[in-house]
Amino acid sequence: MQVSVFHTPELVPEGRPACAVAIDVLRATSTIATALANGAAAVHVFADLKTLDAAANHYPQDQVLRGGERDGKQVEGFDFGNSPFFCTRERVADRHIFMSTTNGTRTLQRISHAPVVLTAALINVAYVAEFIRAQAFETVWLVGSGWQGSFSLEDTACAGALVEQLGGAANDEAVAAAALFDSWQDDLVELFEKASHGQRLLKLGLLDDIVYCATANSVRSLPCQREPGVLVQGLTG
Ligand code: 3SL
Repeated sequence: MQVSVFHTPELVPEGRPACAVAIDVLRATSTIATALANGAAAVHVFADLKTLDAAANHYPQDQVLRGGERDGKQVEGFDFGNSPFFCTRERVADRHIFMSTTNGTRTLQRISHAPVVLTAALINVAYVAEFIRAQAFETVWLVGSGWQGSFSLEDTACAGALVEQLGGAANDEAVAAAALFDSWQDDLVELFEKASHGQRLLKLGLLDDIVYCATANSVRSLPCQREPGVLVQGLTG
């Protein structure tokens, strides 16, 4: 297995891996994993808000939840921003979640052409690794979302956790990501607090979100793309 890491969607090369994984630990892929673990029917992701609204309007409105943030703040008129704490079973079970976030949804768009697309966060990283290992994909791309085109510590740490579990580091970024995870795996909250997006969330009073997103393997979830932009739970039972 050849595992490559790309820090942002902009750095993803042309071509098609057997499996591509979108990572946006703070907070889009943590929220997606939580929503699907708590029984959401699907998470539909959109880069822009107008397209999101048009698609959401086709569904019976009692089945729909709209989630979205810009610069970490909830989009006006939406049911929630992008906090995983919103996604309790009571709120999300059997609902379709329409979601748009600053960076995470752009990453998903960039890799949506791959035959298998997953999302990963630290909270579900072991489930994602287990699936990838079982499928023995020849090429795997792990794509961080970063922040508006730049590298992020938290996405790289999660990519590193996957590289550690999968082996097969195929570029320098993969080796560096594994080293970052190795150094910080026991202090992930501290690492996330140092991260620029962690700092942004701290200013918004969202320390609890950071702690939740830094808790490895706490959520049983394997978000898989069913069709471009639509994620469903890949685990049964
Ligand atoms: O950038 C993103 O996609 C978001 O996850 C950012 S936030 O944590 O919701 O602010």
